[in-house]
Amino acid sequence: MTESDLTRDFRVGVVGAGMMGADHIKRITSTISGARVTAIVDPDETRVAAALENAPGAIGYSRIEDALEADAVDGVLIATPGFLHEAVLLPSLAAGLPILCEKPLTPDPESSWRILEAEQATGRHLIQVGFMRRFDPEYRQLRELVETEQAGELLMLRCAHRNPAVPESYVQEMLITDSVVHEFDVVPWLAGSPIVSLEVKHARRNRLTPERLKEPILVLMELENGTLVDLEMNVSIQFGYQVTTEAVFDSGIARIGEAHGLQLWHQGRSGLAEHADFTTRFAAAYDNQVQAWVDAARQGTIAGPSAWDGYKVAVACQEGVASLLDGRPRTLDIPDTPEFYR
Ligand code: ISE
Repeated sequence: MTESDLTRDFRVGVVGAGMMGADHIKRITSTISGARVTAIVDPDETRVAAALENAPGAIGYSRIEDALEADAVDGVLIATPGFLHEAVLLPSLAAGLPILCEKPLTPDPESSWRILEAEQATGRHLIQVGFMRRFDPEYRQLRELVETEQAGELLMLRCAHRNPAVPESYVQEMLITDSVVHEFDVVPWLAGSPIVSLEVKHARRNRLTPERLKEPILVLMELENGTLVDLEMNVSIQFGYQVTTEAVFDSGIARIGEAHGLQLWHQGRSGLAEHADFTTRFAAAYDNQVQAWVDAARQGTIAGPSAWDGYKVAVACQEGVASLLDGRPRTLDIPDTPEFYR
């Protein structure tokens, strides 16, 4: 962007007007400073019409190419399902635009590698991947504790990722590709060490889980520095949405993600409200993430997980799905970091 561009709003094109896209449109219109939504891209006209209500002055398009040709945007926020990301990423990169791409970067390592090549060909870091947990205030505090070693070195992470229920479109592999995908990014970031191996185990099946699913599962990960991680992944827990982490250090433990706020004593019980879904649990994280992306994009850079981080997660998901299916441990084979991403 030029000097004069910095005095006007950054024009965002949101691609995908489903649950996450609609949430981001409202966020950009009402919470984010220095940006506004100028284009909404979705083949579903009804969804576009509904989303336009929250984006004054924006124009609806059915294809990303049309928004690009109309020169309607300075940056692209991709919130379509993961299997459609590549088709939006490639033309957006070719147009030289900054991109915030919801997770996953793409569904498999091969397509993610193609994206790395296309980004490198532009000579600029244009892609930030939407692993929003890195922007959650409590995750940030925990990372600082790991870095400062205030309670000693990190030895173990005990994680739980619980959803009350999942939509009908959610199938078995999505336990890994749609849900555990977040831990595959945030765990190495927290611990400052990459995942070297993983294993998926099935617990006794929850009788409340839909017929097509077999869960909860336990995912075990070993990091390069020896930190051990266990993760309970559970998508039929009913009571609410909860993502917690307990970190075990040499001389202490730390916990994040537990319910807090107003505590109510009433009718013989006391308690705290739990979140119903991720949009409220991670609202601050999403706000911080989108603001950081807008601010960085205006300066021609990114402020969060890169396409290379997205690629590494795609490899972890591939091995995670393999282990989910046959129960065997897997090692992760990640190539050396390309010069461009160092
Ligand atoms: C959903 O797609 C998300 O990204 C949420 O953060 C995650 O908790 C949930 O399990 C996924 O289905």
